[in-house]
Amino acid sequence: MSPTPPPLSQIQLAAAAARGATVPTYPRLGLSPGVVHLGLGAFHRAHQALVFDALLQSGDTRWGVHGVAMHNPVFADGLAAQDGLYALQVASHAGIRWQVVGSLLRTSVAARERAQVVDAIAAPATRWVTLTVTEKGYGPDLAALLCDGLAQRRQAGLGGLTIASCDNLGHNGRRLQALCMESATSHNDAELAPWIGQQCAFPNSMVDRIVPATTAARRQAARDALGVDDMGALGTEAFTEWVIERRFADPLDGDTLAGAGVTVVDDVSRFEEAKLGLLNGSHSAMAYVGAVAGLPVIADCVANPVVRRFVHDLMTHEVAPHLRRPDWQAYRDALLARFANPELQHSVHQIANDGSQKIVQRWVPATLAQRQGGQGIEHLAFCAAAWMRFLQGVDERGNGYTVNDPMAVALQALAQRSPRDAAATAQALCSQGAVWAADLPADSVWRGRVAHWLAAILSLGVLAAMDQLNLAQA
Ligand code: CS2
Repeated sequence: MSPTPPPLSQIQLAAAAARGATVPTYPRLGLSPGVVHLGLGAFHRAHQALVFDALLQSGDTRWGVHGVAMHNPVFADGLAAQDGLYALQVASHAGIRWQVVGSLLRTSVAARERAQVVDAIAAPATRWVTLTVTEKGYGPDLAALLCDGLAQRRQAGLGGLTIASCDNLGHNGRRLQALCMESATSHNDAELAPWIGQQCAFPNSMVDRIVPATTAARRQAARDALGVDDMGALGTEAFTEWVIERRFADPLDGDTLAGAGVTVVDDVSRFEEAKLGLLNGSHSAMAYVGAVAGLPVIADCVANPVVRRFVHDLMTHEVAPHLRRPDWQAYRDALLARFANPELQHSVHQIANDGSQKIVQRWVPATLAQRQGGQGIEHLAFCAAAWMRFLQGVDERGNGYTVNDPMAVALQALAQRSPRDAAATAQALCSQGAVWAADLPADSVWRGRVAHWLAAILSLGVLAAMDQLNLAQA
């Protein structure tokens, strides 16, 4: 076994560059962060952080990032020990290239050092807060953290911030604004709510790039390619898209971001609904089907002709008819190619996490719209049934797995009560208003089709049942 190479750090950048990586060449030492990012996961580090890195590289020193992990210290501490640097492997038809990202200047862990995060939000140089705290992160703790930072800012006589949610939620900016305003009205700083209303901007935004979590294999690939050990090494695709609403505390930021490749628009909704329905909706469908069938990564799912056909038809016939993104056909075809990227190794179980929080964004709008128009819902009902089968916690090869979901205990109890009884299981799980929102649980047609497909999955297996659906729809 070859010895472990030195850890990635500022002094290793020249060596990484000599091996062909793109590296930051701007002076990083002494920069004050202008962005506080909450949620230091893989996605931010391969998406918004790259935009900020490009701006810093262009000489605009305002975009360094103070990255905040909400709970888990592993990446916050590990990346801090690497001077905030990490390597990104970008894989496409054109080949593989490596880039070391330099925009992360500092890290904190909110659960461990909350005051540090409040101070960072209130720091004079801070201009933006960005967030990727996942769907389940939008609760009172988040609002209180933001409000404490904003109150400290206001009391210091500083200006407001642009606070940009980058999570896969419809109207994410407006939601975050409502959450903060609710918290601000009961804050002990009585001036806070009107100040936020006047001084802070909460743009809606749609973010898109497929970024699987760091794996040991990716870390090894970074060692081999760059001659450094990087605990935060990531792999991603070439595609990246950030569409943001023109609503900024500093109105000039729109042009600045546009200059770095961000799409700045007056209304994000047609982009966000297309992305949630087509990309994330298909992702979740493949995640549950793949987990149940024992297909470990998304590329395996889409390489299976039955799954590929299903996902294509789900998008074409049940999701796209309700979209306002005019180029949805090209977007769909590009998605099928992106899902097939063999380098990504995107685990179905990673995407399967937190289904109770994701489904309402991903499948419910299309299901309701199809039902309202009296159109077919076979694919969407199949998705729901596959999720119910997934909740049993064991795949069709007999391998058990953990269901990671804030509602896992309650949902798995329902799924496992009479695991062979599709009608009873579908009835119990279709009634969960917390998952499906208000209107669907009352729809007996939908419930009936979910029960039908769950019965087919249980008797035939998930891929054979899907094949039956594909043939019946042909
Ligand atoms: C995925 C997303 O994990 C998931 O739920 O569907 O993270 C997806 O990869 C991104 O939204 C792509 O932009």
